[in-house]
This record gives sequence, C-alpha cells and structure tokens, in this order.
Amino acid sequence: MTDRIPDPALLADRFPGDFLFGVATAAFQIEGAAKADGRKPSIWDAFSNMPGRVFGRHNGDVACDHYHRLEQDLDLIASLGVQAYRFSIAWPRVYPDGTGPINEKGLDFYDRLVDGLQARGIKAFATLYHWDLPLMLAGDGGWTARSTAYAFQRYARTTIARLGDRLDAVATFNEPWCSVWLSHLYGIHAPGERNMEAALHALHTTNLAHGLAVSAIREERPKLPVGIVINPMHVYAGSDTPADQAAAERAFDFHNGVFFGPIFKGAYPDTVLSALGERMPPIEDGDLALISQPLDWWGVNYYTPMRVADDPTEGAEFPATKPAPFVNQETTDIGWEIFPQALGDLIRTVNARYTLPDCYITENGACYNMGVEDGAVDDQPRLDYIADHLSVTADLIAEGYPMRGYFAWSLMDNFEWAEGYRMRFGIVHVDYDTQARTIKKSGLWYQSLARSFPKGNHGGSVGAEDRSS
Ligand code: IFM
Repeated sequence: MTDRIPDPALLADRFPGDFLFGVATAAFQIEGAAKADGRKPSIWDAFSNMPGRVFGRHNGDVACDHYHRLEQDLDLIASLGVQAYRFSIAWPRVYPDGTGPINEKGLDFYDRLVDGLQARGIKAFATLYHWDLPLMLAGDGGWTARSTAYAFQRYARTTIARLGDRLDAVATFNEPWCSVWLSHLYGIHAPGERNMEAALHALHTTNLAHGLAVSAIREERPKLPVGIVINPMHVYAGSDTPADQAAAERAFDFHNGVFFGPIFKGAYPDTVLSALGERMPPIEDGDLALISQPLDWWGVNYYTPMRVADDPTEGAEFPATKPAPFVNQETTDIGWEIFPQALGDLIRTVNARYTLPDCYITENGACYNMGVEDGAVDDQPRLDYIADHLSVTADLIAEGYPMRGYFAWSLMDNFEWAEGYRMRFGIVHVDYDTQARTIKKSGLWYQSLARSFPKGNHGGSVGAEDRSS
C-alpha cells in the first residue's frame, strides 16, 4: 500500500470530455423499508431471515434507509459531482406478488427518484433486476420456471411505461452469472440452490426474460438505450499446460459464453450444449432470436480475475476446473485478488470474441472496512484501487475500445448479500446505528475527478487535443 494520491487532473486528461463518471447502488442493498407502501418480500428477504445464509443473519429491513432518506441521498450524489447514478428498481415494490395488481405507491418512489435526478442534472441508469425476485414467484419455481420470464416482461413494460421518459439508459439484468450460477448451482445467494438442472433452467429463463424485456422496452420507448450488465470472468489458466489451458477455455464458455453467446451471437456455446444440453430446458423456436436482439450498450462489472486449473477427478462436472493460486497476493478485505490488468485483458478478450456495442463499466470498486476516525475515513487502498482501474480504462480508450463511462461501486456502504453489512464497498461510509453518511477519502478524490466532467473536448481524442495545444 502507498500513500500516493494520484492526481485527479492528470487522470481526467486521459478521458474524453463526454465520459460519464457515476456511482452505483442496488435497491435491496440500500433501500430498507421492506414492508413500506405495499412492498412484499423478495427471495432475499426470505433467504436473509433464514439462519446460516447471511453473516450475522443481517437482512434488508432497514439497510441504509435510503427509501426514507431519498432527498438527502440525492443531494449526496449531486455533491460528489458525478454525472450519472446507476440504481435498481425493486420488482416487489412494483408488483408485490410478481404478477397481479400493480402497486402504484412502489412506482411513486421511483418517480420521485428519477425526478430528483433530473432536477439535479444527473443521468439515470436504471437496472430492472438486481436479484430481488418477488417471493411469490418462488412458488412457481422462481427463475427455473419459464413463466417467470413472462412475468418479468410484464414488470419491465409497466416500469418503462411509467419511468422511461426520464431514464437515460436501462439494463434488464445485473450480473446474471450471480442470479444463475451463484444462486442455483453454488448456493451462496438466494434461493440457495445447489443443483445443476435448476441452474440450467434458471440460465435459459434469465436469458429469455432479458430478450422478452428488451422487446417490451423497445415497444414502450423505442429511443431508450437498452443494455444488460454482465460480470464476465477474466479467466486465466493456472499454468501453460494444455490441460490448464483447455480448462480455462471451458471455464470461459461456462461462466461467460452462456450469456454472451445467446445475447451477442444467438447461440449457446457448443461445449456447454454437448456437456449439459440434455439437462437444459427446451429452447423453443424464437427464443434465441428474442435473446439476441441488438443492444445499445452493455455494462461490465469487474472486481477480480478468475484463475483456474484442470480438475482431473473422474466424473468431475463440466467445466471440470478447480481454483488456481492468486498471482498477486494483495487482496481487498473480502479476500479478492487485486489485479487491474485483468480488466484490460477482459475487455480485449470479449471484444475479440463478440461484436459488442458501447460499454460502460457499471461497477468497479473495492471492499475495505476501515471506519470513521476524527470525522474522516482514510481508505487510501480503495482510492488506489479505483485510480488503477481507471488508468486501465483510459488505456482501453486509447486503444479504441468504446468505453463510455465508469460507475464506482458503491455510492455508499450497504448490504453486501451473504456477507451482510460487515463488508463495505462504499466511497461514502454509513454508520448503521445513526445512518450518518461520511464521504471517505476515496469519495473526496473521486469527487475532484468527476467534477472536471463534462469537459469541452466531447467526442474527440483528448490525447490528440492536448498534444496539439
Ligand atoms: O455488492 C455487489 C453488487 O450487488 C453486485 N456486484 C458486486 C458487488 C460487490 O460484491
């Protein structure tokens, strides 16, 4: 760890003038007010109230109480000088039972949110699904049931009909890898399944729901930029052996190809189909055409790379890999390897394999759990982490990749899923006893960077402009 403070002005000079700097959150992680104004439980309410699922049995009942502190939090976002705010909409506020009657009071909250952003001149990037599936839909099988995709389409249509006129971009899903594999195969996230069949069904339902939602959004608001937020793994093979190299390829297909393939090529990877296809649900005529409709943008959430080795165990299930050791032993407080260059390698790899639209880094940030001392939070390692990843982003722009914006995860400390409140990703500290917000050192640094945008060199190469002056 160093105490250097990367000069925000020097970094700013490496970005085009219309690059968006933003902050991101998700509904369940910050809103609280779990029973307010007609909201009913999501699968995460049920999961977090079960012993042994979430650290300390923490839940989302209060979280950052953002639902009741909306205006103050919007002022906080504005004070950071960012141009954009990425948030998610809670399906269980809009349709408390997943289907059935609309809950107007739930939509009213998001009306106030998008109006508040507009009033402050901040762009609104909404995500329709950040993991809070209405619990009632679990009765039909949740994401394993094809009917959930149609319920999602209806929710998407209703929400966009009401809010779409004031949104700048919408994403269908956040990190389908988590809501599919982490939730249905690895059992870490709600609903806590550990079952390959369930996961494969959730996979196809999720992809289908994405496609159905894209159609509904385009019907309601043809000009609203539609995308999806993915957390692709940058997979490094643990060694140069052919076995580990092949393992890395299988891992790529399993963790990334099952989303990128259908969405950007209209096909699941052959490797996955031959290994697991018989256990997948039927892929009906027209499904892949719906799923692969062209998108206006995509979002990448990046934190750490994936390192894999071949798992030679007989009968090991596809992708038959096991973890390989970290290359950099330095980790964040959640134990994730710090490796900024993987962000660059990832963007180069996925662009080489797929034809992708404009890209936003919709999440990047670091978990450090230091608290407030003398009214300040010295989170220098987070500042370094963000600066280093922004530097890689600037390199990508110089190489010609269409990177259009960066959203720091997260605006503020919040409910970190299975880790509860003990893991902190905010650039703003939250005291959960008093709900006091304190902008951390990283947040103040990010503010000085963000405040210099938009600059007067829109659309041009800032490097070229600077060189000519
Ligand atoms: O907090 C999460 C977020 O909800 C999704 N992306 C990763 C973050 C850190 O784990």
